[in-house]
Amino acid sequence: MVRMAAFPDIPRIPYEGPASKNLLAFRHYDANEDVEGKPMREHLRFAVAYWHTMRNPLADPFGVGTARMPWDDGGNSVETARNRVGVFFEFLEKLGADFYCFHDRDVAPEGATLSESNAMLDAVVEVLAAEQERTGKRLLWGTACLFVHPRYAHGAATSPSVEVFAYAAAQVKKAIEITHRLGGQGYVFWGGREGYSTLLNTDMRREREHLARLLHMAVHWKREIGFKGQFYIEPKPKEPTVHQYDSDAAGCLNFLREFDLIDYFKLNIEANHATLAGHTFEHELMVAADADVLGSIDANRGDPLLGWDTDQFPMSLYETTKVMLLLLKMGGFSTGGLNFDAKRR
Ligand code: XLS
Ligand code: NI
Ligand code: NI
Repeated sequence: MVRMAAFPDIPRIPYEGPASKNLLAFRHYDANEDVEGKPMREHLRFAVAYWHTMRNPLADPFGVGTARMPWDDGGNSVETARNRVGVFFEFLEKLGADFYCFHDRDVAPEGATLSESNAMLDAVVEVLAAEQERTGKRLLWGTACLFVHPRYAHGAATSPSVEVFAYAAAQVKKAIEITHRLGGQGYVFWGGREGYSTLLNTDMRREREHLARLLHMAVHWKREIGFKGQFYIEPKPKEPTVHQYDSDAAGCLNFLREFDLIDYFKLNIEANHATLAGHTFEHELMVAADADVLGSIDANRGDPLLGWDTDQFPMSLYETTKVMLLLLKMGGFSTGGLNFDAKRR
């Protein structure tokens, strides 16, 4: 099948050096330039987030989406989902990013039943695998979306409903399997709705035990199918819940140690989540690095004047320099990378 280019007028973005005036050229990122014995691309391991890049309509809390995506009919068919994959890989190729990340429900629609959803997912994973093969692009990590569907309104692993727990576990099982099939370097658990709004209706100890139980089941399944990728937890303090159980790096470390999970998980630290937790990005990275669990990074930033996860692209040279110094000191990424969990503007 020959697909029409979605961005026919955009060439591969070249490196042109600091003096270039070309807006669609890299001035500092020269992928193959050697830095301290390693090409830049291997230090940075840039990944593009499927959700923000392909699926985010760019709405805000007061208005509807403004994104224009002429290649996307906005529908929920498998065919549309498969077509998006081609556009995404064209984007990766033109941008020169080596990795990507996705949630199961970003790439494929959700059906009426779990088996229907799984079948649709398989149909899209087939195209993802073919495009990876064609382009040499790799999956940095996969994850399951356990927060959009109304069944997860009160949490997934920490939902008071056992059916919801079971559904979440089954969804995670499948998401680990497809990540494995696509040669994913890792798999992320972001708590989504694993937290609470008021203790009046919440048994916190029990909910944390349930969360640990789901993670132990995931570790078991990983071993069972021979998935060698790294598991990560992505801390975030709030939003959508008031109190999130995996609120910051220190909170996650305590949780992992308390429930004997510390040997199986590292952390995926996100800049905007660090600042929401009242920490600096570097603080969160340092806490993780000191405990030998700094695995991967969601590279974005918040707005200092807004109190929510605005997921903007990192722009501060000072902050990003400090991050890279810390990474160099740590010996660089192994399975992780810099995933732009950032909205396009
Ligand atoms: C949301 C999180 C999410 C994770 C993946 O705030 O950053 O995008 O990275 O589920
Ligand atoms: Ni993130
Ligand atoms: Ni986030």
